Order: sequence, then structure tokens, then C-alpha cells
Amino acid sequence: MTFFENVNRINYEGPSSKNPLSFKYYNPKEVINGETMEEILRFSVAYWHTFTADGTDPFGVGTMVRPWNNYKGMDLAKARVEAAFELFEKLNVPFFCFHDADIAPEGSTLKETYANIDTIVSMIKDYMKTSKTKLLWNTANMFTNPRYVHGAATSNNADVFAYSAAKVKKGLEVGKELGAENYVFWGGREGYETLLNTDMKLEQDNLGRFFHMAVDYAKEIGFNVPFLIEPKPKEPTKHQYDFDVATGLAFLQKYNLQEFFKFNIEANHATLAGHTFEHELRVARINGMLGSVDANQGDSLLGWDTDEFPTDLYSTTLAMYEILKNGGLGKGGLNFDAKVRRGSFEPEDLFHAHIAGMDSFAIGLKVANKLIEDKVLDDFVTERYSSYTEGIGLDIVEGKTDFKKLEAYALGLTEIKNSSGRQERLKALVNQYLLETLSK
Ligand code: XUL
Ligand code: CO
Repeated sequence: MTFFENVNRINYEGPSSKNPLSFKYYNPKEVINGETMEEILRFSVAYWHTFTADGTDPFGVGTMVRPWNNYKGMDLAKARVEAAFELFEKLNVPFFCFHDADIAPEGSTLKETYANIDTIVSMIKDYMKTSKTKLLWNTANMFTNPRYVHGAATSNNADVFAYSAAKVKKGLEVGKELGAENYVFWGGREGYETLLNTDMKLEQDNLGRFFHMAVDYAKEIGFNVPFLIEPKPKEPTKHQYDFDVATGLAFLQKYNLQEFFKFNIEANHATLAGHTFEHELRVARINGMLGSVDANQGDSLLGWDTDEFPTDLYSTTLAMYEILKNGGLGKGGLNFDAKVRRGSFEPEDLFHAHIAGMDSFAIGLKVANKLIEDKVLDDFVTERYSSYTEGIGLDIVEGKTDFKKLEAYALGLTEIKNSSGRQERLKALVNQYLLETLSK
């Protein structure tokens, strides 16, 4: 069955194309620094936003017109798989991601839920035999069902902890079965609403125990992939324990989990935490912890997780700058954890949205690559810190000095001279590179 009959395979047609259903900048086979765009960008479709969600918001019911809407239950789940592989093929996208609950409905018992998952997983596996689209990561939804009202691994209720362990155990088995390249943990309800009823230490210790059990089980079944923590400061909890990369890193270090985990960084989560997207990428990168990216954007006028498709070229450029400086994403990818707006309810909008996101990151990649090639920022930064390459600065970084020696040096200073940080000049340079790339 065909679900998107009005859409053909999306091809690269170049910036002058007037065909809305074509890539203007994303040319999968174009080589940038020895690798193709497809290999560097590793785009992924998020199953939940594209096939499962229906546009429901707190004020109204779903608006999305989807050709699979007339199916119910397991038939609906199966229709979604068919639609998914049709979209993957037409978009020519190399990866997808899902939560267990996105692909199959929960049964009335855990056993029934497993059976539903097994049926859909074997269907997905069949499709994957002939499709080039692979699984970037899967994860367990431990936030929708009312049982997670007080959290999952951080719930006050040990039965919920056990149930969550069973879900993740199954998730790891599914990941292995489908050849997932990573496994994700987003702790949507792993946090608290009020300290008045919360034993924060026990909750965090339990989360540490939970992750260790996950690491052990993955080892036991030979599912040796990076585990990714996806930080988010809030929503749905008031305070989520994986607030941002720095907080997540401290947690991983405290519980001796650092070697098994990296971060899945989402742009809109970064801005909710009061950071820029590139800040979170930088913190992960300089600590060797950049695993994967949930590529989306928020709205600076709205204070919540709007999960928009990324179209801000300034942001995609600075994100790609960090990713290239990281030497790429390794096993990670750029997963569009993004949803079409409630008003963009036609099936075709799913294609327009992904094309916009893919083109925006392709532009970001080109601009960032040129900025790095021409050492535009590198040269400036090197010069800015040059005081640490000689004299007292070199002594500081080489550990050859102490407070007494520094005091003696400071007492001998007659004048301290700083130089300008040239922010505005640098921003203008980035603009110049952006416009140059776009005009080619
Ligand atoms: C929620 C979010 C999740 C994770 C996976 O804000 O980003 O969809 O990506 O659970
Ligand atoms: Co996400």
C-alpha cells in the first residue's frame, strides 16, 4: 500500500530549483573533506513525531491528516511501519529512532506489551532487510503511562523501578535485534516536583543503580553500543535530574558510569536550560562525551519545548562547527526530534519539514567546514590566548608556578594590557561566510 502517493523520491536539484519537494543544499553524495554529506550528517527520522503524534495540544484534539488514521490497534501499528519505510525511502534518509510505545500499543499486561512489540519488531526487521535505513537508536517510553506519575527509575515506588527495568531490558534486546547503533535514556519524569516529599539522594542513587544494571545487561547480551543520556532541565518534571550536559556529566562521574555513556544533545533542551545549542555541544565535545544530536529548535518567544524543525542557519552552522571539531558524530546522528506545527496537518508537510531541516544542516555543514578550513575563528582564538604560550602563561599551563611566584610576578607588573574580544567583527565574519556559501 502507498501512503504518500503525491510524493516521489526527493532528489537534490540545487539552490535554483523551484520544486518544493527537492533538496536545494543537501546533496547526499557531495564530498566535504573526504566524506559525503550523507556520511557526515547521518540524518534520522523520529518515529514518534512523524508517525505516532497527531497534533494534540493541551487545548485541542489532533489535527493531523494521516493516511493511516482509519486503522486501529495493531493494524494501525503495522500501517505506520509501512508508511515509515515509504517515507524513509522517499526522503533517502539513513536512520530512524523510536520509543517502544511509538511502534506498538501497550497491552493489558507487560507480557502482552512484549508480544505487541515483538510482532512489530519482526515486521521492522523484515523491512530493514531491503531498506538502507538503519536504526540510530531506540529507547523506552517511561513517561506517558500513569504508572510513571512519580518517575521511573527515580520513583518512590520500587514496583515502578522494577517495571522500568523490565522495559529497558526489553529495549536493549530490541536494539540488539534491530542492530541499533546507540541506546538512549531520556529521563522525562526522572526528577521532582517538590522537595517537601522527595528523597533526592535515594532517587539519584537508584538512577545510578539502574544505569549500572542496564550496562551489565547490555554486556551480557553482547549489545555493545554507546548509551546516551539526553539532558533536559524540565518538562514534564519541574526539575529533571539530567538538567544539562554539565549536570549529567557530574552524575555519570559520581556513579562511575562515564565510560559507558555519552550525551544525546537536543537543541531545544539546551535553550530550555538557559544555554545555546552550541554551548551544550561544546561542553560535551571538550569532555569527549558528544554522542548524538536531537536536531530541532525552540522558539525564543515561548518558554517550552516546541520541537520545531531546525531552520535557523546561524544555529545549524555553529552546531556543525562543534560537530566537525569533534571529528564528526561517530555512531551518532542528527535525529529530527521535531514535529510539524499543528497547522501543518497535511501528509506532504512531513516531507517539507524534513527537507527544510536537512537543507539547513547541509548549509550549516558547508559554512562550518569553510570557517574551519580558513581557520577564521581558530586563528583569532589562538592569538587571543597567546599569553599562555610563553613567559608566565607558559609556566602556568606547565604547572611550573605557584601563588607565591605569581604574586612576585604581579607585584612587578606596571601595566596590564588587554585586547578586544572583537565579538561584533567575528559575528560579521560568520555572516559573510554564510552569505558566501548561499550565493554559490
Ligand atoms: C523529549 C525528548 C524525547 C527524547 C527521547 O523532550 O526529546 O523525545 O528524545 O525520549
Ligand atoms: Co529528544
